[in-house]
Order: sequence, then C-alpha cells, then structure tokens
Amino acid sequence: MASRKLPPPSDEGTPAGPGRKTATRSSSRTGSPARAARPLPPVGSALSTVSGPAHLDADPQAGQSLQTEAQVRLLRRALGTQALAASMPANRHKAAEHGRGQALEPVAGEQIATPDELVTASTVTEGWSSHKVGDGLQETGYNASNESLDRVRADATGQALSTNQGVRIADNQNSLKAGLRGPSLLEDFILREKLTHFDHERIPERVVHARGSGAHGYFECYDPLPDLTQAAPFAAAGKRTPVFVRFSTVAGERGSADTVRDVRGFAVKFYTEDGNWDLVGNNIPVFFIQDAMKFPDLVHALKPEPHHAMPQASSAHDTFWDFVSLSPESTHMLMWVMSDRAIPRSYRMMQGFGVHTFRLVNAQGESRLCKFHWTPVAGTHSLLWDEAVKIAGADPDFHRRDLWEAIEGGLHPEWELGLQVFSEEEAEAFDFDVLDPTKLVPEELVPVRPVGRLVLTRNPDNFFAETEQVAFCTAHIIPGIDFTSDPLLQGRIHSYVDTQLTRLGGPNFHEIPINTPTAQVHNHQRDGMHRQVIARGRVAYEPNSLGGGCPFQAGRAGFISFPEPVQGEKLRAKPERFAEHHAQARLFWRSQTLVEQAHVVAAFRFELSRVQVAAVRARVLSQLAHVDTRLASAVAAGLGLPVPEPAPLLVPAPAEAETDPPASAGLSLMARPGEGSLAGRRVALLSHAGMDVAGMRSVQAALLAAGAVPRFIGRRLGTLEPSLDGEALQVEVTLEAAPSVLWDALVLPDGAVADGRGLPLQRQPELVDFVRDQYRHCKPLLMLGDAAELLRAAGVPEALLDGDPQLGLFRCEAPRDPALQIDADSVSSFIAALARHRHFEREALGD
Ligand code: HDE
Repeated sequence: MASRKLPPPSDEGTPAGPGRKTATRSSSRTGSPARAARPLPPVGSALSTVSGPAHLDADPQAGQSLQTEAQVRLLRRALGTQALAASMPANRHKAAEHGRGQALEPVAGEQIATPDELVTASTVTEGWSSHKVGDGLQETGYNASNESLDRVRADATGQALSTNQGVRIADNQNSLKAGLRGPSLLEDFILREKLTHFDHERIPERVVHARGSGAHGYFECYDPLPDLTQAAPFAAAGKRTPVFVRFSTVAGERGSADTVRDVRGFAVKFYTEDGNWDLVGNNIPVFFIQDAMKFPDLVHALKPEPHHAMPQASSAHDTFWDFVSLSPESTHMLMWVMSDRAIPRSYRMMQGFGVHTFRLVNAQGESRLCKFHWTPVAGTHSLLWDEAVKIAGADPDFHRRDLWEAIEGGLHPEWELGLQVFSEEEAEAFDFDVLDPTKLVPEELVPVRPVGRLVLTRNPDNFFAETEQVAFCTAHIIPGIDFTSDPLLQGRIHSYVDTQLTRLGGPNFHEIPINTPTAQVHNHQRDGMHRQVIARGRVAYEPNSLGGGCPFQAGRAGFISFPEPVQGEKLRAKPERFAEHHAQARLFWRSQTLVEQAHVVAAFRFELSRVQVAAVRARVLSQLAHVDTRLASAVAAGLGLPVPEPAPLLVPAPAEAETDPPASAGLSLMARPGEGSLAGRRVALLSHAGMDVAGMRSVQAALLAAGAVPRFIGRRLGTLEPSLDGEALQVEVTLEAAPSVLWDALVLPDGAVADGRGLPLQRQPELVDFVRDQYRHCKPLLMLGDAAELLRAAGVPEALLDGDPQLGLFRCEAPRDPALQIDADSVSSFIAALARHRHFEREALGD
C-alpha cells in the first residue's frame, strides 16, 4: 500500500478540482432562460482546431449562454487568447536585435500578464484530475523538475516487486514454461522485461576521466566580491551554494585502479540561483598541449596502444612518450605528472586548479582575469610510487573508499577556494602568455586570495544515477564568469556538451536529476530522446503573442558576454609567445625539495625504462636537458644512456625565457602540510595472542580522539587468547585483507617477541614484510614495550646512514598494569608525526 493518501481518481472528463463545477444543464453557468436569449458566441470555432471568425465576441457575459463546462472553458480561452495576442500588435523589440549598443545593453523582452491561466494552457481539461495527471493546479511559470533530488529518490521498503509498468511480480525465480521441463514461452513479459533492461544497463564510459568518484556538498563564500564578479556564489558572506564534485583519473577505464600515476580531475558543479556553473579542473595547474586541436592526438597517444590494448591506465609506454617528446610544450606538465602530485594519498589531500585563465565580470561590466585554486585543508600529501603500485592490487578503490569513508564518518573533506586576479595590463607584463595553458601564474607575481570554502558533506545515494550521469561542461557558466581566448578552453566549450550526447543518449541530459539546475529552466527547446518535462501550452517559439511573450528574454538580468575587443586575420597558428616551453618546467624543478626531485627522477626513469624504442627515450632526455642538466643526467644514468645534447629549438624561444621568480615555494607539495589533523588516517594496531591489550587500547583511544581510524589487525579474525591482563580482543581485519600499504601508520604491541603459541613473531614473514613496508614507505611507527625486537628482526636500521637518529620511530614503555597510563608523550609525538604524513629523511637519496 502506498503510504501517501491521494484523493480518489475522478472519471475521465469529469472536472474534480477545487472550485471547478461539474457542468450540467442545470448549472448556473449554463444560464437561465432569460440569459439564453442573448446571441450565441461563435462557440463552434472555439470547439474547432482550425480557422475561426474574423471577430470574436469579446462580451465577458457571452459564456453564460453556453451549454457545457467544456464550451465555457474553450470560449474563455479563445477570448483570452485573442485579447492577449491583440495586446502585442507588433514585435516592438525587433530593432533591439541589431547593433553593438544593443549587444551591450540588451533589452528585456516584453511580457504581458494574462489574468486567466487557461489562456496559456495546452488544454482546457488540465484540471480534470487523476492520480496520474494530478489536478493541473501547478504554479504557473514554474518547472517542478528543478526540485531537490528527493523528488526522484525511490525507496522500496515494505514494497512488493513489480515490473516497470507497476504490475506486481508473483514469482521472481522462474520463467514461464510450457510444462515444468518444457521450453520458455515468448509471452513471458516479466522475464523479457527483466532481461531487456539488464542487457542495456551500461552506458558508454567517459572518453577520458572514466574512473571517478563524486560527492555532494556546498561552497561557502567568505566575503562578497561585488567589485570583481556578479557570480551568484560570491554574492554574500556566509552564502552557501550546493555543489556536486567529481574527482577522477584521466587515462584508465571505468574499472581501473585509483592509484595509478596520472592527472586527477577536480570538477565542481555549482547549483546557483543563476544557473549551473561547472568549474572543470585538474589537480595540476597546467596542461600538456596548447590547442584543442591536439587533444585527440594526446589522448590517443596516452590510452592503451590500439593494436594490443595495453597498457591500462598508464603513460609508461612508447606512444605516449613518442608524442610528448615531439611536443615540447608538454615538458612543463610532464614535470608535474612525474612528481608525486600524480599519486595523491587521497582526493582529500590534493589541490585543484581551473587551469585556464578565466574572466570575472562585475555588475558594471568591468572584467579582470582570474585563475582558480582549490587548496585542501588536510594539506597536500602523496603516496610513494612503490606504495601506489601495491595499493593498485590490494585495493583498486583506494581513493574512492577513502572519500566515501571520510564523508560517511563525518570527516567532511574541505578545500579553500582562492583566486589569482589580475588585469590584462598586468598580464601583458608577464614573460609568458596567460592564454597559454602550459603556463601558470607564479604566486610571487599574483598572490592567491582566499574567497570561500568547499565542504563535501554527503555521499551519493546511487553511483550510477549521480556520479556516472553527472555531466560537467565547461560551457556551463553564469553571469559574472566568462571565458578567455585560451585556445584549449575554446575547444572544451564545444567538447563537453557534445560528448554527453553520446554518453547520456541525447540532448536532454540536462533533465537527468543530478544535472538539473536549481534555477528555473524555461525555453522553447522541445522533444528529443528521453524528454522528461511536459511543457504546458502550445507555444514553442519566440517571439510569440499566444504565450503572452513567455518565456521572454531576460535582458540585463541575463547572461551578457563580456565585449572583449576582437580583431585580426583568420589564422591557424599559435602566438609567438607560446613558443617558449622550458622556463616554467625549470621553475617547477627548482621549487621542489631534494626528496621531491629524487621522486621526479625515479618516475622518469621508470616510465622511460618501460618504453621500448631507444630513440624515444633519447628524445625525452634531449627535452629534459633544456630543463636542468642535473635532472637530465640523473634520468639518463638510470637508463644507461649518455646525457644528450638539448633538443634543437625548432622555434626560437622568446627573448625573456628565464622565469621570474627563479623558484616558487608554493609549487612544492611540502608547502602545504595541512592543518595537522589526523582525519581519516588509517592506523594498524598489530594484534596477536599474548600481547598487552591494555596498552594498545589506550593508544587506540588517543588515535580515535584525534580523528584517526585505528583498527586491530591480525593473522586471523576472531577473538585472541586473553592477554596477560586477562582482556580478550577481537581482531578487526586480517593482514591479507589489509596489507601494509593501506595503512598510514603502525603500532606494535608490547609482548611482541612471541605470539601466544610461542612462535617468534620474527619468524612470521607476513609480519616482517608488513613492518618493513611501513618503514620503507616512511610511515611513523609506535613500539610499545618490547616491540622494538620485531623492528630489529625486520632489519629496520635504528639510525640514518649519516648517523642521525631515526625520525618517526617512537618507543613507549607500556605498563602491563592496566591501572597505569601509557606514556602519553610518546603517543602524542607519534600522533604529531602521523599528521606530518611521512618521514622522507629515511629515503636514501642519490644514484
Ligand atoms: Fe577534459 N574532457 N578535455 N580536460 N575533462 C572530458 O567530458 C576535453 C581538459 C576534465 O568528472 C570529457 O564529460 C577536451 C583540461 C575533467 O565528469 C570530454 C580538452 C582539463 C573531466 C573532455 C580537454 C580537463 C574531463 C570526457 C582539450 C583541466 C571529467 C567526458 C581541449 C582543466 C569531468 C566528459 C567529470 C572530461 C574533453 C582538456 C578536465 C571528452 C576536448 C585542460 C576533470 O568532453
């Protein structure tokens, strides 16, 4: 039984809406004999759908002599329509379609109010109600499909199975057969509907960015920015705009692993009252190419090679490096992609960038240029390559799980939005072109101004309906934001809408609930595959008088493109200033710490060692030689190659090729350690029979209080033998289910010398490996009591090569008497070290 009580359906053709009277001959509307003496209006024409008299009797009393309610309503509509059309004798705004002045100051369209809703309705029977059609009393001028997602959220609790036509299914186990052992019958519509739907469950995956995860949340503005932009999200301090955000990898297919080396997508859909604004960015502020014309080539080179469809989700193959080594403009981006930016620890711990230079436009029509930056409150942290590779096997959903778990656990991921705002004149003075998407604007030239925060508060109900069907389009902008002529951005304005036509099956993808704006949608676009909206009325064109001119153009209240002066010849070529390709790659290299530089070298070595064609390797090295000789020689050494001559510069670099500044601190991952919280950090509490449970429990409590996610991990699930203090412990997860790479830190219990069966822990290879990997991946370790023994057995050195004491290894005398507190100082030092993420000083740099 449906829980919502609806009024009983009325018979077709019977008016039942409030205030509507059933038409009978005795109805007061049908008139008294005295009234019947009045001349009958041309009711036959009102009842017809073609042609009509030269003049309609506009006598408001005319309807009183009619016989039925339908006649009354039809005539009422005909009279009202005539009056409405007559009130617009001409298209007064035709002149406003011409000339520059009109473009800058478009007029608002003419709007005529009609006192009678029926005049603009599709039918005069819209008030004839039933469960299905409703009572037709919807708010005129309103589009109910813009309501919250609740309107399409379905809940089957307490409901019987049904077909898609709502017929209840008696048996969901057996197909309909001619006899128990006989063939299935063609008439089994239940089986056929089920199989047919299943057969078509998949839609094409995104051409790029196929693998992703999304979440709902809000953007909150710190201070209004009326001087800069009229964009709705920045209108008032504390204003919250709902958002849906999708993070993604680029190269891999929908089911590929999260932790591959790749750029990450960072796409934000703002549902503003002025329409949807999509800021479709990446976690790297620059791109491989400078012109949309090269995007299909780039992606074809990056994707699995077409003959054998390998490798999956990896740039470490010949075609990618062939392409980029012949495209020196990609050198800067390659530096970022070979850095640890391309293997983030979590979506929550990476920056986001709009990449292109955009425009902000204020209400006075003044414009400034702008770059968008998202900075994670949790800081920028990455995995190590060895870890990323192992995680891809241990948990391919590592980033998806992390995001989901954090949000479900109430640890709402947060980023600060910052703007770099500058004028066209300032941009002219830079030694690069701001329309070139392979260049960033160093923060030393233009500081980042914080303007608001993004908070993710809610996971989607359904991955397909929301995360898969969400359609981000760079063309989705709102008043206050505008494009620049960046030739990569210009191509994207086309591509995103276009790709949805195939992926989401037609031009109505904006009606899929996750894509519908919260702003009202009214236009004359009609029909097409999967149309949802039932547009009321007969008018689907503009100008019109029959719909009272509605929907009318908004004039100054609508989107007005910034009147950027454009002139010149029609040319297929790049600006000369786009020819410089290495200065910002060098800026990036110089701005990295030694550890980060070592990781960049290792990544180039790895990728190029997977390449088979030696000439391609050499060509990459000849590009790196332009960036830095130390970088080029370190990569060359790993490949057994000599340091090559720098590649000839086929296009002379512009004179001002040196970067200003020579280094930019903010380009290092280490520049943003975060606010020091442990939110969502996973800590393994190693457990075995005979261990000291009380000590571990107090560490567990301290970690939980700090926001981390500690879990007891052991060789087997189940209850451990009671410990010395008699406390039993449930193992929560096994070493197989969650190997070392899935944890941010490790705590070893007191009593580590042997497990309850007397088997020395040192002789248990999986434990030794676990400890070794934790150490190798520079993670903090806390050892209670005698646990240091296990560390020694795992071959973990107690001091660094240069004799410095180890950082990130903490010892703590755990009292076996549960009444005594564990050494709180060691635990807090361990927690502080965990917040710092890693102890890279353990890594032996060099070679
Ligand atoms: Fe995209 N890109 N892209 N891209 N892109 C797509 O749109 C494209 C570019 C980015 O989570 C596609 O809906 C062209 C730069 C993200 O759903 C497609 C060019 C940046 C996402 C497309 C670029 C991006 C996409 C594939 C060069 C960073 C995922 C499916 C002119 C600023 C959005 C889809 C999501 C997705 C085209 C370059 C970011 C084919 C033609 C630069 C985050 O339309």
